[in-house]
Amino acid sequence: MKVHFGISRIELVQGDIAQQQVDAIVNAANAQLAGGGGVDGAIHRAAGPTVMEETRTRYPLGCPTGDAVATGAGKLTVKFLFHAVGPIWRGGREQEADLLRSAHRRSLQFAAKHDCASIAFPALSTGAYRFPVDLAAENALDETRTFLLTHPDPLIVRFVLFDAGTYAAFARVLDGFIQ
Ligand code: AR6
Repeated sequence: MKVHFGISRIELVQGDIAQQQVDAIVNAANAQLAGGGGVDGAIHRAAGPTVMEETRTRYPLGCPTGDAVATGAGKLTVKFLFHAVGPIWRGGREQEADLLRSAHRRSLQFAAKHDCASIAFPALSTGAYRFPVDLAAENALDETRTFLLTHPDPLIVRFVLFDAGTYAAFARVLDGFIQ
């Protein structure tokens, strides 16, 4: 599914984030930048050890929740990895939605700063961090739409959803934007 916002667009695909041919891939990292399972595991496995070496050297203090850091991409053919830290879901009263929006915004700002024409996001926080998928889709897509409508250069933002249920949740929200 593809929807245009001004000169830019949001795409939804079902698949593996580590296989995307884009300028930048967003990793679902933790605040320690310590690596882990899910998206983080798949990206580090595909990229090789240089990415973890770079995060350790350049960001020894990790990355706060709601923020992101940039590295090279090792063996991946993309130009950059942006390691974004989404919030752990704690029931919704600890600014989880704002923090999820901020993790997207920071990654999009990095894409702009590094002149990326395309960027791929996973469904941040919806796996190990247990953020409800419908609410995550609403916040991720609305924040991205807001960014694209004010960003002066064309940007393709692809959400790469692993399973059919997550794809359907994102598709429902994106569909709602064009009604
Ligand atoms: N490609 C795309 N999506 C995937 C992939 C993949 N290869 N693998 C899983 N997903 P998660 P989080 C989906 O847990 O919730 C890690 O250990 C998955 O089904 O990767 O932000 C980190 O180190 C889910 O829908 O990220 C952190 O400690 C979504 O991607 C913590 O997990 C996000 O799941 C971050 O948790």
